[in-house]
Amino acid sequence: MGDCIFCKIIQGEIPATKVYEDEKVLAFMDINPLNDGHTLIVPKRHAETIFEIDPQDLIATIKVAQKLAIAIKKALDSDGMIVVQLNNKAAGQMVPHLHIHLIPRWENDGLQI
Ligand code: DGP
Repeated sequence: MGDCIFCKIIQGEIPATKVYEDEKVLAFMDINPLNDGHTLIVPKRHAETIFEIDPQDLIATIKVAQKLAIAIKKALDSDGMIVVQLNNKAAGQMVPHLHIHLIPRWENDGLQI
């Protein structure tokens, strides 16, 4: 947890473009966006994966993901939205602090995932 990059963003120790914050949850722009508007939502209390997160923290995080998915889709006029969350290295998780990706999609945007 001491070296967790998302904990450092939550603590304000390293910069991020924050788009939403409340008592339990923070959302910020992905540093390496797959598409315009690529946003990450994280619980403030550290948990690596869905396997150990406190259920209330998970609920708070997914509720924010829904709010932001609606807001981003409207703001960017996207045609759709990928909502994805990876657990453990074997599943492609690079940052071991639970996060939900919101990745807006447009018809024919050419994005290969
Ligand atoms: P995942 O494979 O689901 O663990 O994706 C981690 C995402 O986190 C990846 O899309 C890039 C993003 N990311 C990694 N380091 C930073 C950072 O320091 N700042 C921000 N804003 N995003 C980061």
